[in-house]
Amino acid sequence: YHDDTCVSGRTVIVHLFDWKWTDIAAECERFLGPKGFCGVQVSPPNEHLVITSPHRPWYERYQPVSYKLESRSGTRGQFADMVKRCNAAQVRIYVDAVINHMSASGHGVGTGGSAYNTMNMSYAGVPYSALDFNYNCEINNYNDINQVRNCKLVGLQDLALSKRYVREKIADYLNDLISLGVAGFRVDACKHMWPGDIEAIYSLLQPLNITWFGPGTKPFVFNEVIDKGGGVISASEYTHLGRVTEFRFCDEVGKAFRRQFMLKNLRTIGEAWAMLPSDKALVFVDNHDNQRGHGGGGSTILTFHNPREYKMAVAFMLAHPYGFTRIMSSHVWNISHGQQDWMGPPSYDNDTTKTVTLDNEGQCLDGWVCEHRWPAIASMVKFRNVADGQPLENWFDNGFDQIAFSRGRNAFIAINNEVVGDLHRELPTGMATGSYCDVISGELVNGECTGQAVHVDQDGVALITISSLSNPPIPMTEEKPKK
Ligand code: LAG
Ligand code: CA
Repeated sequence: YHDDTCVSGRTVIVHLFDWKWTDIAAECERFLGPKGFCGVQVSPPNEHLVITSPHRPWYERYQPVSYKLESRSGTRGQFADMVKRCNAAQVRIYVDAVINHMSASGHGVGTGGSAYNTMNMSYAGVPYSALDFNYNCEINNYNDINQVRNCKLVGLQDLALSKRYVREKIADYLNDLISLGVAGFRVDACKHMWPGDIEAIYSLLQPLNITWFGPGTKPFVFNEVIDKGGGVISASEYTHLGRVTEFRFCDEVGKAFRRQFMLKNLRTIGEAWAMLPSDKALVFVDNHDNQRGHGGGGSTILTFHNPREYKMAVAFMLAHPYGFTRIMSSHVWNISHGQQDWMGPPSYDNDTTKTVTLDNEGQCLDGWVCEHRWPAIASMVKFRNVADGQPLENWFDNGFDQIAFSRGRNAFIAINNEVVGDLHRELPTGMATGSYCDVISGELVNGECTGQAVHVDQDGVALITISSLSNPPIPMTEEKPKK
């Protein structure tokens, strides 16, 4: 479950949070494929609760009603079409799999028309009955491992994953997705499941669909475990089950770019900071939970609300060799109206999710943030692809908040996070002699840089200039010789 299943040469996933399947299919074809993205993490595709108080929050999708592929993002037919079109565009689909629990309250029908009754633990669309759930207890002591794994997380009915029947129902769901051509899974709430139960479920999975993957290919799995050290459950208990989310990375990168410690310290971020081994870690600057104060959130997390620091942080993550990287693509909420906690995706009056629309610069409208389309972030995806496998070399720092480094001889980045203090220096870049385009201020068009050009002399040295006032603030070169 560790092999990333990307098309070769692609290395970055984007979470298109709450996007509709029809929009994701279009985005694969018009943007993600051409820009070199590996894949998309999609929101849970299975049937879920419809919550009306508060009105249609984003988190209703974390309350499953059945494994029918009928959700707020679209129908089974639309999902299947998206997977085909994305695979054809060389872009993989990774499904957010919510398998620890079902709903927490209410009765009625879900988004796919299946009957459920939370109190009776009855979910006709699977079907599950009370026999398929753990003891009716709540998690209120996170130091009690048995409670964390066998009791209800915020009231969500906790599935008895030790039961063969339950394991088979979950495996049937995941195998259904595999048969449609998905490439892997982000598995929700792994801390709340015994590693042995997860392993038993994964062992029931079929290889990926041979239309797009080699025979016997296993899904790429990234297990979500919130572990910032000091807890009774550690992320390393799950590393044999695929990659594991590294939440310490969000905190440390957030602190550094908020100037709570100096940027020069980031050079060694990774194992040396007691984080997971690089080949086991899934890293990100923010995710759909911690960007709004849920799971692992806090004041250090950087989001699109601080665009300047956020761009630098994401660029740093994509340039640094540590971990497998995921970019967040959000929908807005109004901080000052107390909506940050629950606000659902941009929606029409009839509560269906709005289609993503673009302005003539290719930026998103209508409440879709599309961080992945910000030029400074999108161009760094290609940087990571060309840097893949190359060591961090040619490190420079000014002792404070200016840093630069190369990835072997393939790519070079410089970052200036000083409040006052321009970067204007000759730096070793590791690059071959020639003219290069800074791919953040522009790109290579018809043999010319539309943004800054950088000249590397015969010693591999270039004059690098970044004003501390610049926004976007990160000139950087990559492997495209201009002439
Ligand atoms: C996750 N990872 O381990 C998801 O990333 C996270 O988004 C999920 O919580 C959680 N685990 C369960 O899948 C989200 C929200 C919660 C929300 C929950 C269920 O962060 O806030 O709980 O989904 O919808 C909500 C209310 C709670 C309430 C609960 C039950 O916020 O106050 O107790 O529903 O009614
Ligand atoms: Ca559990």
